[in-house]
Amino acid sequence: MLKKWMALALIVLTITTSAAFAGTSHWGGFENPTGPIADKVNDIYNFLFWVTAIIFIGVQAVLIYSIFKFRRKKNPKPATFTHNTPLEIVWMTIPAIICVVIAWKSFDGMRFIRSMPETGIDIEVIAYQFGWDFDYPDLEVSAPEMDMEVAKKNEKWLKELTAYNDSFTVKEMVVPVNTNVRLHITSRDVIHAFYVPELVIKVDSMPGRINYQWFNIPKEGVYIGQCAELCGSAHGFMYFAIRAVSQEDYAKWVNKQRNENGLEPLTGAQLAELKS
Ligand SMILES: [Cu+2]
Repeated sequence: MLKKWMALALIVLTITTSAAFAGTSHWGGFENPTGPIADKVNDIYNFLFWVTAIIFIGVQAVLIYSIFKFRRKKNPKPATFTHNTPLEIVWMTIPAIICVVIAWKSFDGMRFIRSMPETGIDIEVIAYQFGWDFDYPDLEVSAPEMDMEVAKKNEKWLKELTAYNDSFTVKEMVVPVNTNVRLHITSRDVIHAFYVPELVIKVDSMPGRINYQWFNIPKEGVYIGQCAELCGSAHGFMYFAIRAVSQEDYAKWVNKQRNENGLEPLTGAQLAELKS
């Protein structure tokens, strides 16, 4: 009797927790995935989830069926044969096909993620102990440090972080929305990693080597990034921000930086040309 109640309780628990998770915006997967790369990775993740879920359910169903159907009590004299050639061919072929489909889906995603777009803006990312430089070589500007006192008031995430340690600086890469951004990533000292969780990109920044990555942000906002390779004592405070703004605000920001560097402002047409 107790066993029956326990089984019933387990079933109810399973159904209610599944329902609870299904009601949230993401159950598993990535938090707030943004942009084409995040969509692609999410797509592969969900595909793999269902492939494994169906395999799991299928295997468990056969297992439970066999346990009941062929239990010793009902089968005092079990069969003693071994091997079944057609069956063995089937259970080799089906998993092989599943592996090929998973590989095809993964390599297709990898090709998309690793192919730098033909047009876009170029930014050089240079990591160092402990911070980041974001240089825009075509525009002859660099991302400035955030004014931490102002930023702490406006940026909730920064306020939370600086509650633990406020002796670090954050640089803000400003990019226009709906534009391909091509990153050329390197390091000045040790190995770091450029990681932006919401954009689902993570690339090592290695001294003496340039790695590449692209992204495209569809909606305005701030996307927080951090170093994802243990690189020294202040690794945990090696944050940066990517701010996606409208095309007009981007042009304003570029010209403000150029002005501070004593350079002529660029027109909208000149900026558009630099994207190709
Ligand atoms: Cu680092």
